[in-house]
Amino acid sequence: RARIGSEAWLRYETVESEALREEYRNACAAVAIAGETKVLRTAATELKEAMRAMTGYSPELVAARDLEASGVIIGVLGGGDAAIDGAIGGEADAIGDEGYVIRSMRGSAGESGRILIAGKSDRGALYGTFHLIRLMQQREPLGGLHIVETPANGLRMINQWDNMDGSIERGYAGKSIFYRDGRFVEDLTRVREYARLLSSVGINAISINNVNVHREETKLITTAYEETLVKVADILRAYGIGLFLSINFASPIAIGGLSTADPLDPAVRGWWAERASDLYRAIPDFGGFLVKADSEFRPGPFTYGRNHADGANMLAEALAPHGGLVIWRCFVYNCLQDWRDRSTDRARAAYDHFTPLDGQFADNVILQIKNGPMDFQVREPVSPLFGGLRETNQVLELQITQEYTGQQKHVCYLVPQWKEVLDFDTHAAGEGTTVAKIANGGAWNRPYGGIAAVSNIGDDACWTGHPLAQANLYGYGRLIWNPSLTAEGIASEWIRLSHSCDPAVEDAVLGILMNSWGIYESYTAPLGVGWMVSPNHHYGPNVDGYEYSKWGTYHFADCRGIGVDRTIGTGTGYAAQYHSPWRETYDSPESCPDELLLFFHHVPYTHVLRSGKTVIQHIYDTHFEGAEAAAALLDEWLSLRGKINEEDFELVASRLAEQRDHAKEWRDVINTYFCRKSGIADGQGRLIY
Ligand code: GCW
Repeated sequence: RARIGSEAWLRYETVESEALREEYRNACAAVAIAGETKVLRTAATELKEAMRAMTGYSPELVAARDLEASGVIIGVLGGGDAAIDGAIGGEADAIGDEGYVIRSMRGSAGESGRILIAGKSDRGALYGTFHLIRLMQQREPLGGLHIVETPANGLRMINQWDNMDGSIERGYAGKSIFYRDGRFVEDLTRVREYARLLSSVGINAISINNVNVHREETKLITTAYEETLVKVADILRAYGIGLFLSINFASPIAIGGLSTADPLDPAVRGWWAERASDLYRAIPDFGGFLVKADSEFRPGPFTYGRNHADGANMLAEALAPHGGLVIWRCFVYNCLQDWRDRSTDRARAAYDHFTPLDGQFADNVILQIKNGPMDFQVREPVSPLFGGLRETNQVLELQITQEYTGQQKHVCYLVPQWKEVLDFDTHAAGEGTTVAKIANGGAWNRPYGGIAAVSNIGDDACWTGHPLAQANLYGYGRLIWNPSLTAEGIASEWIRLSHSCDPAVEDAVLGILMNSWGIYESYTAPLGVGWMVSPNHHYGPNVDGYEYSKWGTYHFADCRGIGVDRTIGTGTGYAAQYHSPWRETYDSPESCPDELLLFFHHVPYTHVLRSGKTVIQHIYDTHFEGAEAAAALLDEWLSLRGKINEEDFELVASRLAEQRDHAKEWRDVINTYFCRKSGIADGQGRLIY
């Protein structure tokens, strides 16, 4: 293929060792499916393809009952296949709906062995098949396998912020693979390739248009787009992925000829019910709607004096007869704030808006909550809305696209950040009430839960602009399947699949990935300060870019100090939105973790951190060290010449060179700014301008 890296982690290099090739050929001599569904077919075809590419041998596809010699049987538990139910039936209770079991069954004397891949559903079987392929990509032996896997999260979703003109909001990897010039692309090949990538890491849902729903996109829910949507849904369905659309809350006015979008108006309700019926007639397993309402100038129920439960429940009522879901975003805040007003705190907004509505949402409504209270900054505390709601379905929203984390010019492996979020113990129902448990519904036994994230891909040859940014998409899928995986483990796996099983490559790339978030944080965002970026495009450095704006995003640096007072006593009271002990921990500058100090407190530059350094010296040190560390990333990468495919090597090298230069810019702008503001010199006398 001409496109570099388009296979990403589904890269099937020929197995080097003849003996291992032989083992794989024997184990997968034929591929049989037990049962007949599209998804099972996909699984078989994927395995066949992988085998052909890795071993040069293309196994025959047969029906399970016709499998005579050795081979792989892919099927569904309880689907009536004797081999599967006989060997694995007893484990049915151990796995959830989309889980799977893989077992190598040794043949009795003279008989060949079998590998059974049994899902609880056909999706599970597909995930199991990709698991087996992963093992072969990593040159693992296939004897004695007994793998039992179940996804921790029900909804494992991707949000595209793609517009129909082909642009992608906050996209850093080219144009949309779905749309061009106001319509769907003719050739959906890339969509299919994307579906493969997503399903190989267990993603089971996708919304394919931006949550900011513009004019043409508003019509996606009408019959005008039915034909193409059906095609897209078919492609996705074959990979076990459900289709969702972002909707415009004002659709009844924009395209329905009504004079209102009031959620309590019967005509409005009727209109939405009709749209839902149309959609489900065409796509019976349509997932539902994703909604950004009353947020950043998008229309919503507030216009009619209604609340968000009224708005969400109206859509829920339209979708419920068809089994559809409403995913309603909680990114609701005042984006027309007066910067002079020190009492309004954007960080409080989601909690203040949504906790009073807990228990009022319909069963098929899920609230989608960003990981932090602000907006995907390099460092934020965890949103206190996790732990603030008990009787409401919730999903966690993460951002894979690197809007505030280097825009895929800088390397920033985000899995460690996400893991911190998932592991955060809210203490909402006592110790152990982690975000992971709240998001998947386990903490309060909710019927729905999961995780969604904004994608980082475009039509760029390597999907993600920066080849190393592929690790974030891969890592997202793997982590939300199983949040107890480690960030290192996921990164290693990704390196082996995408680049090389050479330990030298793994070591070096792992080092780069694992240090990257910390490095990016150190030269950009000290101590929990965010937003030192230029308005609109959000690339920095621009220390005062948002300081006198209406967006509610300030650092309040003056000649004496810096930070936002969000304490209970003298500040905005945001700290009180947390359960104990976090409320107390965050509320006091003595106990507040250094990395969040300026998020919660306004302190003098001479304030001494828990680390023993002053705030100003911390700023200087981290910026000098961060820029140096960024430069070192390039050197590390250059040591891999010849060990990584040439195109990826060159592309990453050029991005890392850009990062090195840009990190210097960050260092000098931030250090100079705070040196001038504070009038305090660097303790080490380094060059500040
Ligand atoms: O941070 C903001 C982004 C917007 C985005 C919004 C959101 C889709 O800058 O581009 O709009 O978040 O999450 O709705």
